Amino acid sequence: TYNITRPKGYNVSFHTNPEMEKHHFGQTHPMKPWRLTLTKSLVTSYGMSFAMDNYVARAATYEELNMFHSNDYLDYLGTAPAEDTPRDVDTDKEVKYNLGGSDCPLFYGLYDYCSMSAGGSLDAARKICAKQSDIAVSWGGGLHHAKRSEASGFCYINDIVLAILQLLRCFPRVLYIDIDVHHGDGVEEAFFSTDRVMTVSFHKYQPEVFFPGTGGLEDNGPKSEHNPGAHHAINVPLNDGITDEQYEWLFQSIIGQVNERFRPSAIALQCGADSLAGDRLGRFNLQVQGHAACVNFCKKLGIPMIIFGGGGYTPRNVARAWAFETAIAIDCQDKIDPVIPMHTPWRDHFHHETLFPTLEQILGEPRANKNTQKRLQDMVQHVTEQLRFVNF
Ligand code: TV1
Ligand code: CA
Ligand code: ZN
Repeated sequence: TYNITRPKGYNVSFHTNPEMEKHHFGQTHPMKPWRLTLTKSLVTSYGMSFAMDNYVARAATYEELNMFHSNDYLDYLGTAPAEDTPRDVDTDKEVKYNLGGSDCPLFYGLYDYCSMSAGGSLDAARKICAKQSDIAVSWGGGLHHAKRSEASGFCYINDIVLAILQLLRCFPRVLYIDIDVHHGDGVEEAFFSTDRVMTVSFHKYQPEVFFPGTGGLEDNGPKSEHNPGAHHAINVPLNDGITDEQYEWLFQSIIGQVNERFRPSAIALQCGADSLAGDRLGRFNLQVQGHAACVNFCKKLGIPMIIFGGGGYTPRNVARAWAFETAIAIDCQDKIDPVIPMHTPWRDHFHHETLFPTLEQILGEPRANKNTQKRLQDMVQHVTEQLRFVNF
């Protein structure tokens, strides 16, 4: 019934590895790699695979991970158990690297999981550099909190930083955009001292209450005027309950201006789906339509782009958003029937048979919106002033 064709002269590549999806962080841990299986199930049953180049993401090599991460850290990550066998635990190192706690457990096959996530994003970056893809999709990546020598917030290897480092080999300027409900601290920090990468994160901001607690409006990069990275970090701190309408307005005003001043030659867009209404960890009222409007806006800029996954803790909502965003990437969103195809594996798991459930269907009662229009306007104003320092 679906006849989704490939737009002429326009290429989208899709990078996944089914082996990644089999890993488990632990019984009650919010991060469920299985959400990638559910996403792929929708993408396939809508017939989207025929309109893309599909690649099985290879595992990134140690040398590739080492482009950002330290040897010490990678070596310890490599000691994560491959199966249920006894191993030597170095408590000092686990504290130092933030490994083995409840957020970043050392689960079986961790190293393989991380290297496949990074492999998909590196493949995506190489397809963009080679001009073989206009948009490259890596839903298994987007792990924005990982630091050079530290795991953080369910992230061990920063596949985004690795992919951007690849993009910088062929493009003068890369714009990083992050719509995960959490602050993209790891990526921001990695490119703090360069003017070749501008980072923009939209997130819930409530220090001491909501992870990671960084990313205030005034945090725009190193204050020193001798540092080229000054003014190249933009943060959009939000309160609970933001709606599609407000978010779309904010996103378009900010990214529109950033595009005009910074003139990026490639975009890296982290599409964390925990900013959707009904997310187990998120606090916003975004629907698939509002989340996806951000992807559509970036696509229309006509700049080569990688789209990454990220957070997203209610798997059925994650799959809806990422499948619809895949449709936007291949430009078939108008051909998509909102009714989820009958033959979709795990169809019952979606609870409502539509790709676009209403807020009432998702939440019962929408979350109170604590974002005033005045505050949002002030933030756009602040960004405009920051961008006066950025000029190409
Ligand atoms: C095990 C079992 C771990 C149940 C973690 C929620 C759990 C959380 C769990 C959880 C949870 C966080 C912190 C507090 C730091 C800690 C992929 C001082 C019900 C990109 C990462 C959020 C978000 C980390 C990652 C956060 C991403 N929230 N149940 N843990 N300590 N950690 O607050 O940006 O989406 O919650
Ligand atoms: Ca964010
Ligand atoms: Zn998140």
